[in-house]
Amino acid sequence: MRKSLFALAIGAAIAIAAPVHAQQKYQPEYRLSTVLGTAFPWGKGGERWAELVKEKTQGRINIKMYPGTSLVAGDQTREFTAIRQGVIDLAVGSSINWSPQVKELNLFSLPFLQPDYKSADALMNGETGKLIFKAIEKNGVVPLAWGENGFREISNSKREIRTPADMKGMKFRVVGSPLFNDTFTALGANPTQMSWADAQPALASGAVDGQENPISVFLGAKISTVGQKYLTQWGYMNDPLIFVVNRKVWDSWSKEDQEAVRAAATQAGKEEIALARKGLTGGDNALWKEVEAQGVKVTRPGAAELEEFRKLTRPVYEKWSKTIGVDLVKKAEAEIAAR
Ligand code: X2X
Repeated sequence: MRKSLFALAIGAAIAIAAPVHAQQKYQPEYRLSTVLGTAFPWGKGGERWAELVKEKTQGRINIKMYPGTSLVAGDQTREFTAIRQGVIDLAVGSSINWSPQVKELNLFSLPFLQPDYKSADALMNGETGKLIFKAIEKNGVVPLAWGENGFREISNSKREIRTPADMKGMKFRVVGSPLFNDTFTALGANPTQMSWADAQPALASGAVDGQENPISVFLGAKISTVGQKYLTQWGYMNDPLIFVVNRKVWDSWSKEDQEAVRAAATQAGKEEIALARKGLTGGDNALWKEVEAQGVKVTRPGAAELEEFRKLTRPVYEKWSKTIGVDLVKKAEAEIAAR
């Protein structure tokens, strides 16, 4: 009797302990996807996250980074689906690339919504950011922290762009969210969607005349060497990055490790944002100087000229506000106004 009670007790103890034990069966390696590698703030942010996770979990969670969105053969607009499905375990991804699956993420691409870095901060750190994280969670992925790709400026090989008229008929590579097709069409240009991997050869061969990307990307990818000699600082949108984890992977980690991964993402995100803004903010314009030193003509449209861009893209803003959710757009506008 005593013996069987003892056996029962042991059995119960095992039954209770078992799920906990199973929960902590970790993979030897977790795959982290990014578009850009360590020559860019984006890739450095991913690398830093992996490093901090290893440190904070005493090596229990071991992350390997796969830049170039190589886990989805470079097709960055399929990255979010791959995270959801578990082909990718973790990612530091752009709002643009995930917006085909999470419609709320189109918010950041609304032309001229974010006039400055303070606006970007207001969105990421405010109620808007929380609502965006909820939308990502609703889509089955766990969001942890914000990073930044940056304000996307427009370059081309043909001529200086000061007003929309200068863009007329020009062929631009745009990222794979249909909002960009609408924006560039509204400005009288000819947009073509293609992945980042295809963009560089297309610029080099002259298949397209121009592209838009943050200055850190323009420099890191040496875009001036493929004939992009004109750059316009129009700041039409700021592209945030988001640190995320696949839901099942997240649930397989202990509470303690989940918190370690979250803290690592928060820290890596902060550091990445500082890096993405280095040489562009706070009276430091080193990156702009570097661009000019490469023989690139930098154009800064005045207020009236910027207003022309804004006016022509306003119908795109209105149309996409409905897709994003009018309430969310209103919330974002209010948080920017109160910054
Ligand atoms: O493809 C781009 O332009 C890039 C690298 O900026 C993104 O992934 C959004």
